[in-house]
Amino acid sequence: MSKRLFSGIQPSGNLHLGNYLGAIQNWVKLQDEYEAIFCVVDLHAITVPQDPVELRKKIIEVAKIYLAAGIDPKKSTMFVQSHISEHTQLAWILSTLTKITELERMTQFKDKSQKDGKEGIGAGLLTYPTLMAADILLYDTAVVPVGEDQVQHIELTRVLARRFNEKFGETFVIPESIVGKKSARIMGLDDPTKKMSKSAASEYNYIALTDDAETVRKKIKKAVTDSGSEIVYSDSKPALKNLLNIFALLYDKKLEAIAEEYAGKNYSDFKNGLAEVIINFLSPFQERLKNISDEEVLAVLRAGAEKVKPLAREKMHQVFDKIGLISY
Ligand code: ATP
Ligand code: LTN
Repeated sequence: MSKRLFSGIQPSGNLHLGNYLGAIQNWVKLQDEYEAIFCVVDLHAITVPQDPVELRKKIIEVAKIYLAAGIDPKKSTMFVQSHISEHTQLAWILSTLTKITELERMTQFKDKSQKDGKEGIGAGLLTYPTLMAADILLYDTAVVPVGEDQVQHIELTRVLARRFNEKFGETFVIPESIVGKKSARIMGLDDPTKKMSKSAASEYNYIALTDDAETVRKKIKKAVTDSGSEIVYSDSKPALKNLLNIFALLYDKKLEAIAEEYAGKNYSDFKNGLAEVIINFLSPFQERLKNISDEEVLAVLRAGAEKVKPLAREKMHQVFDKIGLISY
């Protein structure tokens, strides 16, 4: 039997090219190699305030995005995190083994708590990584494909799994992260020193997967560039490097080939080319997205939940036994 893979995305904000290239594009490739489970992690989304009407729409939209991007429900399993109550049950148990200092050290928590101050954020933002660890450990996951920003959470998951195993006996598989080389960290179009982010202040930070052609052209035109005019891939030109990475990942071409194509041309030629590459990817993707009905996606999610429920139950029986609770 092939090894298990697990990953997920929060149904919050607008999914963007960073989510696609950093996560979903790799998932589509990896689903042939692993027994893959893809989750819509709605309980993670509510660690920051969400509008109920919007949240419900987003949960369905994210699942549709998985399908439109090429996740095949015949090969992979898709479900909604909140439908399997064992996630929160295990998260609670893991939180009793987690030190507050370990949670406070997480970069994502530090960033968010610095922005809003500790008085302005909920306890869920602090304990968020124990829920993520539960997602992963419930299913004997071997690999977790994510963008680089999530590696620290997976490191903590490994620490918690080892800690549990040492204290109570072998129970959890120790998972590993898989991070794409060029896709690890897609940077913001308006600031190449920060990652492209759903929660960015300006919509010029990202290309949303639902942006239309005109919006893509406008955003790429406005994207910051470096000094000079030559199209070269270099650390000294972080903005151009990011745009070239996006180009190469979507076009499935080597960076050298793209640089060669644009030798002697200027930034504006390159940006026009990049906008067209993005549009050529997005339009068929959006066409597929539009044609997936709510009923279809809900059926896939229901079947997925039914498939993973027994796995989660079985793991919780083991955990209850090990820690001295009474299984029911
Ligand atoms: P936010 O940007 O609001 O912090 P997020 O997009 O990081 O949210 P998720 O939706 O949970 O949060 O991310 C889903 C997946 O997309 C994760 O695997 C994450 O690592 C990846 N990802 C997100 N942004 C990028 C990026 N800019 N480059 C590469 N991967 C990314
Ligand atoms: N925290 C992740 C989303 C996430 C996840 C997971 C990713 C929640 N649970 C389990 C992989 C495996 C993020 O990208 N913000």
